[in-house]
Amino acid sequence: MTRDLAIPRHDWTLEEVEALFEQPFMELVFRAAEVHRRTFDPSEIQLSRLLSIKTGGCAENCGYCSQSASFDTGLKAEKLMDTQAVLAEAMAAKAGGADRFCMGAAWRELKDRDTPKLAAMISGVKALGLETCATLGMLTADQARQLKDAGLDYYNHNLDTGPDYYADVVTTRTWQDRLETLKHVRDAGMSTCCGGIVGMGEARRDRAGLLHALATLPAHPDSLPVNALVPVTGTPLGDRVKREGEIDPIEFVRTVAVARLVCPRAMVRLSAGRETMSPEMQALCFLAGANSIFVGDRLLTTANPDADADTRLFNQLDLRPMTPERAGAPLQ
Ligand code: SAM
Ligand code: DTB
Ligand code: SF4
Repeated sequence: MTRDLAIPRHDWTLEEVEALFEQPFMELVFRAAEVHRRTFDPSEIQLSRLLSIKTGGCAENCGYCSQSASFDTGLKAEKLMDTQAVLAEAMAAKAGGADRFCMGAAWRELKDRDTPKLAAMISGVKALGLETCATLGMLTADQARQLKDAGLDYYNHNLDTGPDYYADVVTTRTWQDRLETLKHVRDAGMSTCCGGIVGMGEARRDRAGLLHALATLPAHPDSLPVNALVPVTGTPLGDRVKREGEIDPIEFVRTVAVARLVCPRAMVRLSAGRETMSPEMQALCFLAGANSIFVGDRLLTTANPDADADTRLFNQLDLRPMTPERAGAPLQ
């Protein structure tokens, strides 16, 4: 039986997801582009802006991360920013065209003592007319409810890679820990932003494992960030990639296309790694179904294309920012 790929499914098998990866590249991109057009206007790209509200000194040992206290990356740890400074950045983000503002903290988990301050930041950003997103590490069910009550729309919590490769990436938490926080976020009524990183030395089976896990969650992620590893000197995975070479860019595009096919209604975000991607590579990713990016010249601790570069890219590719009403509300 031929299935309509634009209708979301939750019963994908790992073998089916692997088979999508195995398709001839042109077929795969064509099918992903077809599905993309049925759910979204392919000329529209959603724009999010990131701010690191608490940088460095993190207790987790994620092998890709500049902010882990376990590795010497030369990054200076900073304390949680003041609410007014965060709101000033949010205003600048809005003026720069972003419709979603994502606050990131280098924490293993949110501490109850910080929750009121986070709630004040979230309600302040929301009052500016921006969609709110935060990524603060693990949350309890109660904390998730408090953040939701403060006005948090999205919570970002990535699965990062497939279950079989997870322990090669981080050992201070488990895959199950991640699933639990995602459950608390869903139960509190927030939208989920959940994806992973490509190019950490994982096998194609692990990339399929990640996308299979996302596509079989009780609810598909509303936003699905596909990050290309930004190799940071001093991190085990960054150093390894520098020694052994980066992943084939075409394999990255394949991953974007499979993400679009298995989660047809998600906003697929071309996330970290755009700084070193050519316009042609980004065009292929948008063709394959990516429809969201981070704007602004910084991600959390690493560089992102500046406003001029992205204006040029949008002009070259005849793309336009998605209106806030459309972001999160697919066409059908
Ligand atoms: N500490 C929280 C957590 O891990 O959930 C939030 C911040 S953490 C930096 C957010 C995400 O950024 C990670 O889950 C990972 O997917 C991504 N990330 C971090 N460092 C990266 C890198 N060097 N290259 C690509 N993505 C990266
Ligand atoms: C996500 O998936 N990517 C963003 C956001 N969620 C928080 C973070 C990318 C971080 C890249 C490395 C850095 O700038 O430190
Ligand atoms: Fe900490 Fe998040 Fe970095 Fe992991 S990815 S070390 S949890 S900041």
